[in-house]
Amino acid sequence: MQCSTSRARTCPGPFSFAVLPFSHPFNPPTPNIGASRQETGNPMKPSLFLRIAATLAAMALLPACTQGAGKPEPSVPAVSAEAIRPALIPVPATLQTGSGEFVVDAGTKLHADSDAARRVAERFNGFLAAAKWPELKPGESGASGGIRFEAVTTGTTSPEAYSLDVTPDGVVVRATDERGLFYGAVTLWQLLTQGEDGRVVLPAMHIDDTPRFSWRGLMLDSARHFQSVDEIKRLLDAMALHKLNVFHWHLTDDQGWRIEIRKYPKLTEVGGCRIPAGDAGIDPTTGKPAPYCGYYTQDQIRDVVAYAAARHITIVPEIDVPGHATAAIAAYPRLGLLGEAPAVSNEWGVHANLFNTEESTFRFLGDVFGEVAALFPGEYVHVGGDEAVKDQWIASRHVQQRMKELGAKDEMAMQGLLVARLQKLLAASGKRLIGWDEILEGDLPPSATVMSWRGTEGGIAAANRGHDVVMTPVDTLYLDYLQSDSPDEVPGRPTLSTLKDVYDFEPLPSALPEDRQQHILGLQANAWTEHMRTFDRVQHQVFPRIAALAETGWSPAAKKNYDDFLVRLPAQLRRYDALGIKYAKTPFEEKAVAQGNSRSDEQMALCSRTVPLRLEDDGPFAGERAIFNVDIFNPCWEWKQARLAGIGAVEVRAGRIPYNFQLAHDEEKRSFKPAKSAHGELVVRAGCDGAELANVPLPAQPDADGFVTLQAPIPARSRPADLCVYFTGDTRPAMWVLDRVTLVPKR
Ligand code: TNX
Repeated sequence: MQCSTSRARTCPGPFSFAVLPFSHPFNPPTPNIGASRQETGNPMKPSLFLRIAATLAAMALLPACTQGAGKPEPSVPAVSAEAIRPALIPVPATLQTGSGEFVVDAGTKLHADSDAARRVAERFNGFLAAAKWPELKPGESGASGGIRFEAVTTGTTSPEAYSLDVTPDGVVVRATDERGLFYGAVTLWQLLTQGEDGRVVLPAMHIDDTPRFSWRGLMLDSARHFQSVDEIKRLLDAMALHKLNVFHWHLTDDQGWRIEIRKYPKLTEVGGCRIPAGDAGIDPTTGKPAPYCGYYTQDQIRDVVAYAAARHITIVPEIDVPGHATAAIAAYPRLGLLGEAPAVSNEWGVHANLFNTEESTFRFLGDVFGEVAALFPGEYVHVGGDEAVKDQWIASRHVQQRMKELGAKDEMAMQGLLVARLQKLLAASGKRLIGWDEILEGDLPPSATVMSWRGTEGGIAAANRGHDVVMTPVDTLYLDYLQSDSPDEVPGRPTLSTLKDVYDFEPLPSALPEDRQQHILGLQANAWTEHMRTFDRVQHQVFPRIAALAETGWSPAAKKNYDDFLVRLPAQLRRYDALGIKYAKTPFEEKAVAQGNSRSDEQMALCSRTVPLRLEDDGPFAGERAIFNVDIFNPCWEWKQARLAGIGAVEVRAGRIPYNFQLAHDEEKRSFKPAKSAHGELVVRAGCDGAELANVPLPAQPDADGFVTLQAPIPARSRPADLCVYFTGDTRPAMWVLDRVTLVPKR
């Protein structure tokens, strides 16, 4: 680490632990932030806490340093102690500090030497305003100094590359292409937003920067839950400020069709609405169904596309075929195999419904993709292809006949024929096809690109076969996975993908031969929104993990260093604060140690993790809803080593939530314990395979508040035991879930 400071001293590296006063806007730093993957909710090691405290404190107290390795500068006063220490995310390819400094404030003038530079300057001002900075006025032509955006011919190969120079005379951003100028402006915006009250002292520096990958993506699922155009635009702004350049927009699924297709209006009229499961689907004031609806008109889509383009983000629309098709089939039942209209689904998981293989359905899909291709100017259109269980095709004599006619040897080959048809059609409109890694199982046209989600293996296989690949493995880059085990977490999948897990993901597999590596276009994080009912929750799941993804997508592999990233993170969080981004604070919470004679579900372990989920209650209709950790295939919780001496009863508060899942062939793994009475029982054991301590029948319904509290007397025990609490019975379409267990002393 190189240092440029008036005091002759080197900057301590991120490993120099001094636990200094901590001054972050939201209190103590984070155990979980540096946690590696862990599934059971074990307490974090205290050293991680100290590490973050040290890095954050060091960041606040140190003078300007570069972010590369090198020697300390000579002890000549160079920049004042006031100068910021650049905290850029993603870290630039190279950054060297020089001597001297330049102050930017409301009086600093902006110069742009071309139309492209003027557009970038305007956008730059917009980003400053969003972070509550004063707008910078244009400078007189010919005047020197200030901030300058200059389009130049440089030797760089990437149109996204730029250089940025700060000298005592001013700031100059140079690039060949408007995209490069734009990313230079983003870097400068990050530097300015490290200042306060519209003033910043920049140390002299030279940055030469270029991205590592051309695909730096974020996927948003607008089908499961819908976001407004304004929310999408806020997300696009935030993406641009992380130098992300691909927005993959998941627009159709079993639970909703969200894009207007002129030729087929029912897709949105019918397919755009569902009745949510349980009480959430009934308006309590009228007792009538309360549909959940939303779609984007083609005008809105064009507006969003233009907004993204102005931020150098390409939108990749996804229309999912042949599975995840229930909403479309609900709108036009002739597209399916059931002969009747299903409801737009209010269940999550893998559904059986597929598009049929009739010529008329292929024509329908051709029309739909035709309209989609015309709306989105980007190179790619995504055809889905994931999780299309073939039961309905196997069971249909019609489909089997069609397969024979078309020469498809099996159902995967049939899906392959559909994909090949779509590929031809898209190619005719100048587009390339991309799909989830299942499309590899059919005979895939060479020009198709594969999104590797079931791990990286699909991506490796695809690259070896000459396909381009985007890496987006479920176990690290799925943002519906939770980032901490805090009891304050949002609903989601409680298998953790921490900030560090995301940071550590390497898109270039070592198993891939060098001559295939150019097929890895980059990486993408996916925000599936089954459990993100609000945009606040989307933001919680996206930020700050997207900062970790952005660094992997942009920065040279050799520059990546998680400890150094943590040093730069607080500045990024302050930018989020300035922009009003509601990022997750849960990873920064100090972990509370469970104490006393009571445990919430979050403070207990799940007995199994077959389908672990963190799920929200279906009521109240408006307002906050309770959230529970549960393995939906086995509603059972464990309190390790509960102290039972002197305890006469166990009090259990239980909630009741909808069981709204379809899990295709995985359903067989369900292990509901058989019920003995009409509505099942609450069972308490000393260890899940140990002695039964209590067995209490459950009521048909919870109380009016949605909960029930049961007292279960237990026999006297002198020793601690692993208290195992579970509910019996197949209570679908609802299920009991644990809210709290309290040990009641013997009277
Ligand atoms: C799998 S990823 C899916 C989505 C779900 C997601 C939930 C993929 C291509 N399919 O339909 O939303 O898991 O994590």
